[in-house]
Amino acid sequence: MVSEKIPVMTAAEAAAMINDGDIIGFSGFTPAGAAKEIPKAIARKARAEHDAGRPFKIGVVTGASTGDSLDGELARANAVLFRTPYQSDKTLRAQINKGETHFFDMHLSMLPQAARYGFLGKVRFAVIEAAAVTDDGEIVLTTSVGATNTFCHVADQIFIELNDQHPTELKGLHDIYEPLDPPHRREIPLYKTADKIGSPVLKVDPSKIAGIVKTSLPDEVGAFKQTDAVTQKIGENVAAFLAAELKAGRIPEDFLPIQSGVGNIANAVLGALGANPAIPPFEMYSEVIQDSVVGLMRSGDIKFASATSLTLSPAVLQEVYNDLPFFKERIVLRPQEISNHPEVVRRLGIISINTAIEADIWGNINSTHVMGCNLMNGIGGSGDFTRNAYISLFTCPSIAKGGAISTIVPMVAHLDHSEHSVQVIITEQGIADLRGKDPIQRAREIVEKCAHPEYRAQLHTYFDGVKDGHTPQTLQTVFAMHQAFMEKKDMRNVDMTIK
Ligand code: 0RQ
Repeated sequence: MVSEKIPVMTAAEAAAMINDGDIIGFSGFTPAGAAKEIPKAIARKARAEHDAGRPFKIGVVTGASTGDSLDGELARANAVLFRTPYQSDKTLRAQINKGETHFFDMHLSMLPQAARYGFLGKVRFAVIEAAAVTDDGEIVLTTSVGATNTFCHVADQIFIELNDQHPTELKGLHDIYEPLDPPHRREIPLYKTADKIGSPVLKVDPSKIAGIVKTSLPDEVGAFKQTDAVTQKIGENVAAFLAAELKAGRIPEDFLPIQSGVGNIANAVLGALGANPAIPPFEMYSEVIQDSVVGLMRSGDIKFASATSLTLSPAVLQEVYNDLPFFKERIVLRPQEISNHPEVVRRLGIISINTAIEADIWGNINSTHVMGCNLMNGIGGSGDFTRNAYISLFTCPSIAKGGAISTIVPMVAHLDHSEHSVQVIITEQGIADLRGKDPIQRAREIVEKCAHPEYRAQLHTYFDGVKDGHTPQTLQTVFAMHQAFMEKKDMRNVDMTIK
């Protein structure tokens, strides 16, 4: 399905139309469905412009992280003026942490409305990947929706990378729905995980499509690390906690939909949920569908998954494409504005499971900044889900960097999720249930159940020694463990007594 009226061009011809300072909305949520050919051509143009002594940088707005052809190529060409809302590229991260590239972190559900409200500046171009496009502007997207629908609506012009790696039979996998803006906004009519409320195709004004670039480049999704003893134990603890909640009647008998973040821990958690016989077959209402979900659908452990991206390694994506009718009955891809929408998360009663860099003894979570300063990736969708979940869980190993860092600290060095939104913290050591507990009760629970044994005594000293206050912080020692790491690369054996 290729349009006959829209000009087919090379990526270089498309890049030639893009100018220094332009803001571009690129498709992609994780490397899934990310534009590839045109960003690479923009990077080549940037290098040529820089060589000629002219400035050339663009504003890069996407759904979430992308692949190497987008964030990697543009960062290496020094072509990124600003970036939002989430990234995971090594070069870009280094530029952001050196202050060379502006990065502002946003809740992923809010990115599309921020683009519509004009909060991000004028989006000149949308550069998107598609499996098919018709003359009247009906587009079948590929492995993600992300914010692509919104970028197409707000941009002046659209470039389409038509990718023949994706079958046109993907039509029907997507459900494109975009809410109206205030004061005309209504409720989102989605009452069950599998409800379809929009259109299977993205409809755009065909006169805005500036050109089609044909490509066969595959998604650049990397393989997962094998589950190790620590991630396995974290996964088992999550499954044990949810099985106990079910048994206690605090989760309905037929269970509730699960949201799970991305990465190795998230992959291990899903595997453990599938392996626990006390957890019934469940649904997902999440943002990302990772490899483990496909196996769990085959085994019947996952009944249905709603998300905004199919972030699958090449072999697993092929497996899905080989049996597309089976998976189209069990998967829907929505705009991130809907997959992550607080209203829907609260209504459906989502159990959220996300990963922390560090947690403090009061229940605050840092998901984004190492030692309070250096950005790792971004908040992603973790806040959309955590703040609105039926039960919100955070997982992390109890130690990092071979034990030199305790992930349980007196006070997080950067705050992403506050104690008011976080209900359960789980490490390989155990499960801290914070519900109904005051700050001191939470501190005891977190230190005794989740901290590594090597760090428990010094953490106890920190809060046991303080007599006054509802949340008895001691400002002289609150960051003593972080300070020790910065001075001698080790948080162990820090004197936490009050002087
Ligand atoms: O470093 O790569 O040098 O080994 O952080 O940690 O344990 O491999 O875990 O890959 O799941 O990443 C929070 C970053 C965890 C991720 C974070 C070091 C550790 C290692 C990675 P190395 P692991 P993961 C879905 C929802 C925020 C957004 C979110 C993330 C590296 O899960 O970005 O959840 N989450 N979004 O050694 C110093 C500490 C550390 C530490 C870990 N306390 N201090 N370094 N590390 N803890 C995503 C989307 O919305 C798309």
